[in-house]
Amino acid sequence: MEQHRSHNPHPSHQSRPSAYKREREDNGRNHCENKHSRPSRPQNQSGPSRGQNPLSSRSLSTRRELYEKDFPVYKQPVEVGCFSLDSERRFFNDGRQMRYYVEPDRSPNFDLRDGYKDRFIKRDDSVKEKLDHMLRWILANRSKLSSKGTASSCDLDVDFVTWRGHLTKLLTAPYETREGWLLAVTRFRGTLYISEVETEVARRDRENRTGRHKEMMYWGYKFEQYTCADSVHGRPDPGGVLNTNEAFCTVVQTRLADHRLLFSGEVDCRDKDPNAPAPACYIELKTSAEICTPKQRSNFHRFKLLKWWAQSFLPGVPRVVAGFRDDEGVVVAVETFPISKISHLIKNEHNCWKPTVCMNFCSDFLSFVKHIATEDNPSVVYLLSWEPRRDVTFSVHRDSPYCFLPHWYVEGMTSSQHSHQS
Ligand code: 0WD
Ligand code: CA
Repeated sequence: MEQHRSHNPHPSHQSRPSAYKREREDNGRNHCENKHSRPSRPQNQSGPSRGQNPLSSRSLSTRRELYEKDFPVYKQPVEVGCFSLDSERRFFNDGRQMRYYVEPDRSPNFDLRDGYKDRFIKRDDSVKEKLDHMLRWILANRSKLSSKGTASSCDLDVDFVTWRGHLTKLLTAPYETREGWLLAVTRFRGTLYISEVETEVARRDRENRTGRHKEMMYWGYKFEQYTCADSVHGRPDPGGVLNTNEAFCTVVQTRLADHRLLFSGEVDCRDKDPNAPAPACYIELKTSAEICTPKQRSNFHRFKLLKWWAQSFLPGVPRVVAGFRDDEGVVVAVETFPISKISHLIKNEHNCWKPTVCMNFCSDFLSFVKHIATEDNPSVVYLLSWEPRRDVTFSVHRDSPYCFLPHWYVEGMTSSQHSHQS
């Protein structure tokens, strides 16, 4: 089944400018070693003529108008596996960290501050795990993915491997005005791996968080503890220790336009109904400031619902349960947002975000990556860089600190062990 097929909000658009920007006299070589690509000339307003070679693209625009096209094909995501990270961040190739949703009262008065001082073990977010957990899952489940005898341009039968969170950043880029990103890309055995690199600004923000900010980051996890049980018939244990090293991640496969995707995302909990198949049984939990004024409601629709929609739409998680809290961290209301209804909710908002723009930008970004990241080599990184109000540009790095595919993965994928087993 395919979602949002041919949903076209602007059917009159016959031809539109391409998002690709081209350089005069570029003969198709777009590699530059360890330096940023030159900025492109201003874009031709009327758009390039048909038939121009997109291989000469050096940068990619994030301007919204360019992506108001038909909704691209996005196949219903299929869960192909899952994994867990325990209280010490150890990887397990199973669902042991899965939790079960226990519906709270509509206004439960949960105290999200409880336990922050004395029952909180925080994951060390200065440790950069890159794609490692996903790669571990891929090695352990290679037989589920590889083409067995069928002709394929790559070993894994997927074009892209990444975290869901990185794709969320791509979906929201045309509307993002504050935070840029850096995405490292490596082509290895035909598959493109995408792993985020922390920007200098993000690192400074992380190192300079205020006490209040740190406490508020805890509130989201505390809401999970009030609403999740460890077993189907269990009850939440808000008196227990909260450890943010623990995680349950789903691994899904899908296709966006002609891009075959394999990505993983952390899932908060699932419905108790034993019949509901993943990912339709999953629930995303959020907290948000309570909405008291029309301005706050408008901001919630324009900014927060965009992030919530993008994050859950990608893996096919059908609903978000939101806890609205006051300034003291007390949950005053709980509301469920079905992902399929979010685009209707925002319809009355003037100049609001559009799902089709998000998906088309992501699709064009992935096409752009396929065009530029041509060398199949685990020690080559194409670094894609974006700042709000700018185009996406890239630079190429060989044997640099940006390399992110670990030796154990490269060796594991190169060894013939797998083909002997299957
Ligand atoms: O840069 C990243 N996002 C990285 C994520 C780099 C390296 C690893 N990870 C992995 C971790 O293994 C984690 O388990 O992130 C996983 C979650 O990945 P995701 O689902 O792709 O990330 P995202 O959709 O951004 O976040 C989902 C949840 C968050 O929940 P909220 O409700 O706040 O969106 O995962 C948590 C957070 O609870 N989370 C993270 N956990 C570990 N490391 C991270 C992170 N860097 N970012 C968000
Ligand atoms: Ca969450």
